[in-house]
Formats: sequence, C-alpha cells, structure tokens
Amino acid sequence: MSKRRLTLLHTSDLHLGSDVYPTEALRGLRRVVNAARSQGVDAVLVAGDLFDSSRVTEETVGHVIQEFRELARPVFFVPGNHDDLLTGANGASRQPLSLPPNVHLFREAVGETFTSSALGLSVWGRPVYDHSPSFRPLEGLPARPSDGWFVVVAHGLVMDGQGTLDRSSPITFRELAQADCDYIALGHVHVFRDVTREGPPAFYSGAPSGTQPKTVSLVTLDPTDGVSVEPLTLA
Ligand SMILES: [Mn+2]
Repeated sequence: MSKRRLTLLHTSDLHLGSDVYPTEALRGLRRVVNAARSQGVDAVLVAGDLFDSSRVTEETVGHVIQEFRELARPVFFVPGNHDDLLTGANGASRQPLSLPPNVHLFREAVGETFTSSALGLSVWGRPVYDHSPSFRPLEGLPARPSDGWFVVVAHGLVMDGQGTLDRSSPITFRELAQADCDYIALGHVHVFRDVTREGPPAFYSGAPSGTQPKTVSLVTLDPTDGVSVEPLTLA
C-alpha cells in the first residue's frame, strides 16, 4: 500500500439515545455526517460512546447504521464505556447488529486492526469491555504495519501516570509517546484537546453535541507535509 494524502474526520462521545439530551444527540450525529460530506473526508473515526446506554431503541440504532451506510466511506468505530449495547458489558444483552460493509466495529477484547487497502490505511482499536483502572486502552498495540498509514482509535482518560492509576481506562503520556503510529484518535473527554507528547499527534476530538463547544478533529495525513490536526467547530 502506498501512502497518499488522506483526510480523516475524528469524532467521539455522541451519546445517542441519551435520556438527558436525546434530540440534541441526534443533531450531533447530523452535524458529524454533514461535516464528513462537506469536508470530503476519506474515512471517519469514532472514538467511543457513540451510544449512551444499552437502553437505546432499535429505531435509534437503525438510524445510526443507516446514516453510516449512506456516508459510503469507511467508518472505524471503537466502543467506549457507554457502548454496552455493543459490548454486552455491565450485564447488557449484546444487540446483534448487521453492519454495512463500510462500517468497521472493533470487537476483539485484545484489540484488532482493520485495513483499507484502497486508502492505504490501517486502524487499530481495543474496545472498552471493562471500564476499570486495570483496563488499558493502548495495551497490546501491535507494531506498525510495513506500509501505509497507521492510526489508533482509543477511548480512555489520559493521565500523567506519576501517581497510582486509580481512574478507569487510563492512558499514560508514556504510552502515547511510545505508540508507533501516525495519529491517536481519542474519546471520553468531551472537549477538543491536544495531548501530544514526544510521540505521534494525539487528540481528543470533543463531542458534536451538548452545551460545550461542538467540535470534531480534522486530520490530514500527507506523505510530504506529515500529519496535521485542526478542530472543526460544528454549526
Ligand atoms: Mn466515555
């Protein structure tokens, strides 16, 4: 696979089916889909908490799948701690989903890689089955594939790691610095934030709905100019 210029839209924390802001959450999905189209991105990364809980209606799930299908470009989606509908965590019954071929859902507990040879892009993700301090979202990150772009999608809390890691799904700056990839797409914190250290660019995208500024990350992977990341504020 050769490296060519790609643009990716990175989003997270849509919380569809929220009891608190159900309509606003659906508007957030619409903003994301509109932005993906208007920016003409090559692929979409969803860094967890797409759904709010296992109580999401089948209608909402069907709507989300339909929106992703109609995007007609690869969507890479790693479940976060709220996506027990998909992971079956917290005793939720896992809903059998029939996904369109452009939607790649990370299900393997130890993490897995999806590759789009058409894009020259590999994406690794490890779903949150056990939102606890012992779960490490970046644990088991494999070596970079021999060719093409390599992006990581993770849902967790970036911490300095100096004290004890007493928060759930922790990610340390050391882990970010040591990750051998081109971009780390993070979710769990609902505001756009650059957490890059010495390693690859690592960003929280912010959420596309709610009361805080509504953002996604636009990521450009360029063989000549390298990787650049900018927040896109959603109307
Ligand atoms: Mn979360």
